[in-house]
Amino acid sequence: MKYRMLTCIIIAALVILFTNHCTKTEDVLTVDTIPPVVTVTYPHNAQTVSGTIDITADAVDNDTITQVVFEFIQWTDTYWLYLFAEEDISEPYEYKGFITTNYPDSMQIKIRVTGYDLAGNTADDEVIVIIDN
Ligand SMILES: [Ca+2]
Repeated sequence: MKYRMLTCIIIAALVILFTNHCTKTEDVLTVDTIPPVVTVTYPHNAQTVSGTIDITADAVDNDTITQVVFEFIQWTDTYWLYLFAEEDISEPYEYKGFITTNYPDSMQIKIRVTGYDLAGNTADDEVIVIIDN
């Protein structure tokens, strides 16, 4: 009888705990729908670049930036050719050591930077640079 009472008390306590946990819907239903704000800070759009450069970007969010992806896309005179991408997960957001001498003079390279927040919202900024070594 004693154990039965104790079991009932434990079950009642668990039910109360579970109910309280499940009714805290305001935590569960708060979804971040605000995308980050991303800005390529270097190089600038239409800038002529040479040698080896570091690409830098700002990414801010109302919550948390989880990653910033740097994509490099080359103009081939007829279409954009995807080259490669690299991610950075902490500030300062940058891609170090882009070697412009790997590309011919006058070639246009698009650099797209995309920021992701904790909820999966994204935003991007891009610049097109011209190779001149
Ligand atoms: Ca956000």
